Amino acid sequence: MAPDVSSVEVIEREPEFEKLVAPQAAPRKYQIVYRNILTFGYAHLTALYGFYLACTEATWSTIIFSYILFALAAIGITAGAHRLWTHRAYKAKLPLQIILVVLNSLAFQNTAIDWVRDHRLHHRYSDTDADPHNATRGFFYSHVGWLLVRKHEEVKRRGKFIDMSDIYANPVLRFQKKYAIPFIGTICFVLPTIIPMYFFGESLKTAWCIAVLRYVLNLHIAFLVNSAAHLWGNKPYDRTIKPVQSLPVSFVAFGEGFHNYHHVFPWDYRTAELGNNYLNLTTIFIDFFAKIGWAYDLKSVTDDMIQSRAERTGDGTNMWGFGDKKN
Ligand code: ST9
Ligand code: ZN
Ligand code: ZN
Repeated sequence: MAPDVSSVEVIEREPEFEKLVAPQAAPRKYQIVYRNILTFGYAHLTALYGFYLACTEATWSTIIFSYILFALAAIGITAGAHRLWTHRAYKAKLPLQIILVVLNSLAFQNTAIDWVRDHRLHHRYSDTDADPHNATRGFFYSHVGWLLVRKHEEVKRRGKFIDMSDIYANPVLRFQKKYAIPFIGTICFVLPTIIPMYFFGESLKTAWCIAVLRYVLNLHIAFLVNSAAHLWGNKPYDRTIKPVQSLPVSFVAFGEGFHNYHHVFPWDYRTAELGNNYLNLTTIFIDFFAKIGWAYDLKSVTDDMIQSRAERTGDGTNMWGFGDKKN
């Protein structure tokens, strides 16, 4: 049963000594969670079969419908859980928050409340033992391995000091947490299976396997931001941190692969510089809602600030990865 979040107390501020950097990847014993290995295993086998069915017998209507769901779910993570709720990079009126919580549920990456807690911790203690998906432990751990084992004690200990008061006070997010199983289950799995059956004449088997395929693809795209975008790429803004700019990840993750920028300026609603919208469908989405007044107080960073930071701590490359690298 989802915990009651109505009575969460405001936790006292993190003591100064807690701000010391956590160890990066101290030796640890992994406590494997077999239930997750089974569910992830089942989801991946079903997705593979779904891919086969998509190539052989699914209708084009189902495939186009699934791609639209894929894009909407991605927006539910990028514009909702990530830029709005975790980073408060802009504000959203109630109707937009409701749209976003529905799209976020379509992505089912835990409840948005838990997502925000993990992601705020990820930014505060990036690539240390207090980061839930510490990339210092390598590609597999940061990609998916962290979801197959119990969390590191440092994550739970330091996570208690993350300020979540805005999130626990948000009625839209409390609703999603309170009704997590029926609400997320219906939006992420039941409707995406029933709609192709009812409207496109799909069999239950094909509709289900393709719904799972869409879900698994969404997951891996998000996982790549935690793994590839912390491991392989250039660092135009801060060469001392692990997060990188990754064009391939930006391409598939709706603009979220400009990750060196994002870790340096996490409050920028564009998560990338120059006001450009290339590969950044999320920014286009937020700009559209800003035009009709449902998104407001969009935060960004001035070009001067970006340039001076790049000159001071960057690796000499530009946001696209061109230029001579400094050490
Ligand atoms: C999924 C995760 O949904 C996906 C995350 C992706 C993130 C991507 C980020 C990318 C950034 C940019 C955006 C890109 C977007 C791209 C778009 C394209 C789509 N602080 O967790 P539990 C404490 S996977 C403080 O069970 P265990 C707390 O007391 C799919 N405290 O820990 C908690 O109790 P409560 C679906 C914390 O037992 C208690 O510990 N999901 C924190 O170690 C127990 O928490 C799954 O399959 C914290 N941060 O288990 C579920 N964390 O919550 C996967 C925990 O009551 N997860 N505590 O307060 C699990 O099964 C478990 O979490 C576990 C760890 C096995 C991994
Ligand atoms: Zn990151
Ligand atoms: Zn972030």
